Amino acid sequence: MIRKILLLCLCGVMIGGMLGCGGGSSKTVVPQPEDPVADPEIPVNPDAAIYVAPNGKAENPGTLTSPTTLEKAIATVRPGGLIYMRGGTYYYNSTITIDMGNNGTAANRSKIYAYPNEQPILNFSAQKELDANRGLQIFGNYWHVRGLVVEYAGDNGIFIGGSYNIIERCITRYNRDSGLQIARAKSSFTGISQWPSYNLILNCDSYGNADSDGEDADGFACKLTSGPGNVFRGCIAYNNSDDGWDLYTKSETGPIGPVVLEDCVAFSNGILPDGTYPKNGDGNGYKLGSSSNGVSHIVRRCIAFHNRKHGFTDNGNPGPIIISNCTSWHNSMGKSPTEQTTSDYNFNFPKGEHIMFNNLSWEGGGSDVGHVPSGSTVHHNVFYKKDKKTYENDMGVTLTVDDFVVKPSYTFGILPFIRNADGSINFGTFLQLADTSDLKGKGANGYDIGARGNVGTETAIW
Ligand SMILES: [Ca+2]
Ligand SMILES: [Ca+2]
Ligand SMILES: [Ca+2]
Ligand SMILES: [Ca+2]
Repeated sequence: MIRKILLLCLCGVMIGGMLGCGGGSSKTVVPQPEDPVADPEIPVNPDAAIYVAPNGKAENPGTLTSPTTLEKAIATVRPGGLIYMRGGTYYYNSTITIDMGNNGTAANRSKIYAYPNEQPILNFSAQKELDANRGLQIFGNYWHVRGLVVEYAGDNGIFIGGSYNIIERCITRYNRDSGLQIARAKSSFTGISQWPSYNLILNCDSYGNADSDGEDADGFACKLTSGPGNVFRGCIAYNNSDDGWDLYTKSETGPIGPVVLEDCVAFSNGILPDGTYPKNGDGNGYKLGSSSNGVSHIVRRCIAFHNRKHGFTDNGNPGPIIISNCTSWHNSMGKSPTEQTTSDYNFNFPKGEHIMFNNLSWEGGGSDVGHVPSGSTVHHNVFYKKDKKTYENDMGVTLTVDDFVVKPSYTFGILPFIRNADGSINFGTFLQLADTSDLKGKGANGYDIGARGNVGTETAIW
């Protein structure tokens, strides 16, 4: 595998010296992900599939008319084979595991797909809340899991310890730890080369996950012991007891691999679906590390709103985090699902030397913090300034409600966007800039400010 490596000058030379920051020439190697793409929609031969149904039996052959169990299908599928899960609710009281060594191939992943137009629901409510009680646990490599709902597990709904897997259009909800987590398969795996890498989480939803005191359950967690190249694309995290995304690290285990988050949404995290506040929930939309290790995560075209604490926060990660074209609106919901406080921020990046551009903050709680040490690259952002009640920027634009097609609004519990049939997010006019807005085309290299209206990648201007 060839990984693209980008040499990046923190002084902004590569973006045309827009800051004119002068001085140092510190260079940072920022590993770029391979930009994994989903498997093409290859026609499957339904006769070659193994069929699984809620009433399936282990002794059955796994045909359409005589379906087997998921455990049996996973144990017997050939590399690259297809397991079709019929719709309905499957009740499990113990973890379903794809073992280490049970792999697909790079050219042909082993597949667990929802049967067309049906929704398999894997329900683990019989489990007690306990760290060992995960729902679906994937330790194999090169699997593609599509269209499943995993709910009420005693710990993570889906746990990924393997590499090169794709999880697509799955829903993890009401689990009693993070909905979907990527971390090492075994505690004896102490080196990053043994940690799960190059997994793609595509168009998945994770909501209502909560542990009993609220401290741990994030929507998506890629933390502590995950390798390079893990990507979340088009995913939505909401109403989880702790954070929407959590990329936390510890000094004992060292840095994780850089994670890419793109075209994702995090809202109402730290607030449960019924509007109550869990005791110890943090409530960040995107928690991008910790002070223990510098990791260069990439966050682009993501949206955060109505989270209990910060929309986006480095959480002390010295970085450089590369965050571009993100929109953060009306976070800091520390008092109630409808009442904003001034103590938290849409963007909270107080110390690290990050690369921040084209980001948009609307209706902040406290003043946004984009630390600008000598040598940092912070430009073309519209940040909120609380004491002046204004939006500060270096482009000469003025942000008012008229810059949006419609006034941004959210009624607690009602999603302001939908998913298209292909799983991508259809935002409609949500947080979209009006054609008349002076923020249009005012970002670096002529991009719009914020998450909406930009397609493709801004790699060229890093
Ligand atoms: Ca737990
Ligand atoms: Ca926490
Ligand atoms: Ca967390
Ligand atoms: Ca304006």
